[in-house]
Amino acid sequence: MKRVIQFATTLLTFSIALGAEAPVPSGPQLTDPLATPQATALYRNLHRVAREGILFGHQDTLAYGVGWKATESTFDSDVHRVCGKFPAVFGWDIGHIGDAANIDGVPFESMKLWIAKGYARGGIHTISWHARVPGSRESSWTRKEVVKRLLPEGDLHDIYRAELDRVAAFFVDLKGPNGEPVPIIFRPFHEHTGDWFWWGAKWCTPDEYKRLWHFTADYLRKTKNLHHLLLCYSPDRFKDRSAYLERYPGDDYVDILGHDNYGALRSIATQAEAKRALETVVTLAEERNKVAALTETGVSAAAPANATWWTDVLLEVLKSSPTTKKLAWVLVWRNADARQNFAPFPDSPGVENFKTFERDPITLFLEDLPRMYADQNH
Ligand code: BMA
Repeated sequence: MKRVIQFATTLLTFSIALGAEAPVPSGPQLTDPLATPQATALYRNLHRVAREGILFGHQDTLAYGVGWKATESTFDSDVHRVCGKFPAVFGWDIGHIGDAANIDGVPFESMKLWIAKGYARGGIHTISWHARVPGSRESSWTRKEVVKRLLPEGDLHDIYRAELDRVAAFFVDLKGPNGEPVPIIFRPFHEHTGDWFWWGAKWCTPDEYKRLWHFTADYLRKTKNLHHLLLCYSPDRFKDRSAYLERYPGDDYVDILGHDNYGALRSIATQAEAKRALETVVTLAEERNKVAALTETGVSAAAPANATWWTDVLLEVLKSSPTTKKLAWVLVWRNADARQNFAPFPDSPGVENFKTFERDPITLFLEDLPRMYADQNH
């Protein structure tokens, strides 16, 4: 059984022994000056936990798995079915917000309940947004110039604001046992270094991308008064530091420096590229006193060829240097069905290997987490 991390209180003890006043916590600061106490605590704790371990995350894990669908009263996951623990990070998506169910058929009302339950058990939630072209039914994968039309001078601006009103209404409903807002790591406009989404690099200028990000963050925080959001930026594969930063919205608008990378983690052959990319992300985050994460990755869990991927590729890359070890979490994508699945499920080829991955001291699951929403300085 893996030990649950306890935060060191050495600094506090030391200062008290010297007769000094308790130190003012000088941890990393969220970009939202009005962030809720739980969001603030989560950010500081992520920063600290990242020094000791890497959290495991899975998209839609509580909603369904290969061959089953959850009900509102269940708390289940393919990950739990195979290793007896839940992911520490729960990924969700609000694509199709405004409809009854999201882009992948998850009812928004159920999602709210599962988010509340995951939080009550100490888990962490991250939400991506496979947004349709605002005002239409065209999917995220629409290759055309939309971003500039959403900006304040654009013809779709009012429609975009109305869309953000729906997003805000959903976020407002995410409440903990005492009515407190559940902190959410919001990860909009991801993989924008590619050209497959309408917010991708080919369809807007860096300035337009950054302005969309700024408008979105300011609208949710200042106009809608939401202060439980941690903002996560997550480019897809990139060449170097300057490519990663080309569309970076700025240190005042990003809390977590993320990275989505499937290609370089497909096999051990591209380990060097994966390592280099993750080292760049961690280094950029450290320079800014921010948190770094591998926000999406994975290979087909049903494929026998990937049976030892968890230790031989993923763990190998995550542990490839003292820098990569400082990632806060890694999230694998959803277990949609027998064809699309990224986490192991009962009887899939990688089950034994995943158990070894889980037992490694560096990986942290829900049951291994310290209290992420309590300020450990007090
Ligand atoms: C993609 C696939 C799709 C899904 C989308 C949003 O990568 O998993 O099946 O609809 O993400 O979750």
